[in-house]
Amino acid sequence: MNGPGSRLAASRSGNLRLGHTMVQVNMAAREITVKVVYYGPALSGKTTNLQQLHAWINPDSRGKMVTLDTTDDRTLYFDFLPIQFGTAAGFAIKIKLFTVPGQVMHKSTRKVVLAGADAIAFIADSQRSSASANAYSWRDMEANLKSNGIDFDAIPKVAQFNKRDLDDVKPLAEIKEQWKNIPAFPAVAIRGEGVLETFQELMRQLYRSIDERHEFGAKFGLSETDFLSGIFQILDPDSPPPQEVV
Ligand SMILES: Nc1nc2c(ncn2[C@@H]2O[C@H](COP(=O)(O)OP(=O)(O)O)[C@@H](O)[C@H]2O)c(=O)[nH]1
Ligand SMILES: [Mg+2]
Repeated sequence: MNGPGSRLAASRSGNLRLGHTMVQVNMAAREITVKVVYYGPALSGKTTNLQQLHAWINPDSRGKMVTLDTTDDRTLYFDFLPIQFGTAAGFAIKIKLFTVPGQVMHKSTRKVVLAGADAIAFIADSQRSSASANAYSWRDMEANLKSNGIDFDAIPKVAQFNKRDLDDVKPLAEIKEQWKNIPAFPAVAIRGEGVLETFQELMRQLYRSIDERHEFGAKFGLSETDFLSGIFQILDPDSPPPQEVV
């Protein structure tokens, strides 16, 4: 499978590393492991997104959500939520979800968390007063991706404009204009609105990106439908209907 010019390289553990990304494929165990990072400014709702996903996913398809924080500053560290599902083609897909600490001073932690990321959900705060914090965080993400050797343009990304329930939020038309090249979803993460839509679109983009670069479908017999329906199956059927993309 490791043809001429391929960036696939076998590691000692028998896993395959695909270029700079960490997508790990263990053929013997038929396991694919990906790392997804929720990035964004402090208090935009990254932890809330993971908490909602945690609540939606069947308990036997997820591990414990680990939130490393302190009582007085819940955004100091990062969160971790591992989820897992099987596909019709017989693969186990393991997704490791992380959040970064948003505060400006935790740049080095953000860089470490971003290392080896395969996909990013950028969680912005929709309030006008947060525009500069969103912009700072986006540039910071770009710099941290570059310093980790990750191609900013190529990595699958979606944006979520959270806190739509608050006053003085940016109108969706304005967001649409500013974020033309990136799928953007409105959200009220505390009520769970927009959380699944953001995640599912990111998973779609992730599949397409791996497939484009590494013929994922052909090599592993894993179609996009397989991949996405695997994710749907681990969700609680009472989850709300999808919202429209902005
Ligand atoms: N009004 C409102 N508050 C939210 C929303 N999402 C999260 N929050 C609140 O914003 C604060 C920060 O959220 P958190 O998820 O900890 O942000 P993080 O720093 O990005 O991890 C918490 O008090 C959340 O309850 C939302 O959609 N609307
Ligand atoms: Mg947090």
